[in-house]
Amino acid sequence: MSMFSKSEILCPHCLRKLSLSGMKFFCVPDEDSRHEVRPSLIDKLKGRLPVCRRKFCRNRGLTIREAICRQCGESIPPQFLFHDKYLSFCAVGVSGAGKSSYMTTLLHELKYSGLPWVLQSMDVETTRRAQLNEQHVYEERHCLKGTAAGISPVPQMWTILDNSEQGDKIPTYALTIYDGAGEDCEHIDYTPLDAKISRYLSGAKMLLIMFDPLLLPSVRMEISNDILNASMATERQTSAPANMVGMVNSLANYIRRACNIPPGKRIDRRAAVVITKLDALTEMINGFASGATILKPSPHVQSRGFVESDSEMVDLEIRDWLTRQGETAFLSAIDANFRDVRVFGVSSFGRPPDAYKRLARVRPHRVLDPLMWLLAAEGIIPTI
Ligand SMILES: Nc1nc2c(ncn2[C@@H]2O[C@H](COP(=O)(O)OP(=O)(O)OP(=O)(O)O)[C@@H](O)[C@H]2O)c(=O)[nH]1
Ligand SMILES: [Mg+2]
Ligand SMILES: [Zn+2]
Ligand SMILES: [Zn+2]
Repeated sequence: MSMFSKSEILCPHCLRKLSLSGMKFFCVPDEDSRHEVRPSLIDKLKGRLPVCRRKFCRNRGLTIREAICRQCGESIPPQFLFHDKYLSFCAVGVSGAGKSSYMTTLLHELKYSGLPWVLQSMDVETTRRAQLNEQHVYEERHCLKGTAAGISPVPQMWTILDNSEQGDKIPTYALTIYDGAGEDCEHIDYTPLDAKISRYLSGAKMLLIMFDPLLLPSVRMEISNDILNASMATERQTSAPANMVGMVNSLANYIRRACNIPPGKRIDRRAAVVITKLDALTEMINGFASGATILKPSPHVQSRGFVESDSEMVDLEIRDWLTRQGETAFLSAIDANFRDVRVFGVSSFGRPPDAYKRLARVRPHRVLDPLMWLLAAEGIIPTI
């Protein structure tokens, strides 16, 4: 018997609620005789996928898994219907903040970190995009190009098979990642690209607010031009330090509007504030102390759980560092808008690119930490 997932399902494309009646199922014995199959009343009651009953169809008697969302018309991968938990996160941050580089190393680490998980992509587009980014960073050893703006981000859809539990049933988690163009985030308040981005933001379980420390005037004064140029994306980024406070506020307003949350109330959404490009800060005199927790390797993966004390320490160290840089307004804006905030620090590459944007051997630092925080909150890994 095929059981539809028990957790609440949202369409990964339009993030509207999905039920059996909200999908159209197709039996495709071959392209010419593609036909719709409707779930019976019993299927609906039992949360079962429909079975083809058409006479002479080659698939007669088979469970039909090919589906599209009735509301947006996009196809829903079959694996998507059978997950035990749904994890989704959305990366936001100005252009060049390091979002796509981060996602690339995050996925790589997830695959090869030694965690008892198997990562599988759900659709061709996700595979294609991941392969392209992976090839760029890990084989050609080159920085990524900026994500194209002005088109709505396509969700990357993954399945995680959890091999850590004994027994017949392997828990599966659906993981969708939205990594849009920073340029679209920067103008989020004025030119709503389309209703889709706003739904991505309001529908995600966790927001990753990516903060590029190299935009801070105090940092730019202290680190060398070589490192600065190698670690910034575009001319535009180098010439225009973006206003993160403004972005946090407009992001918050956007979510409030989409979710109907009044201004005086904190947004009930997990927000991971991720400081990127940590490697570029090591030469700062006014940086992190040499024994700082943030500079140590992450303990979460090895402990197979989320080490709360480590994460709290890192949160504290970065807040303290930001305060010393005079960035209290950014911290206040985050704390005033989101109820559940945690600050993280990562380096996707482990060291700055060279003057030609070439990378040395990629050695990510603490990139899995924000995801481990979400996994712990969802009860998938223990908090220790
Ligand atoms: N030093 C250092 N530089 C980094 C790191 N990650 C990214 N960068 C630099 O930041 C630039 C932009 O990174 P992306 O990942 O493309 O940024 P993005 O946020 O996806 O940008 P958009 O797609 O334009 O929104 C890269 O070309 C690198 O120069 C890092 O871990 N360390
Ligand atoms: Mg990008
Ligand atoms: Zn949809
Ligand atoms: Zn059929």
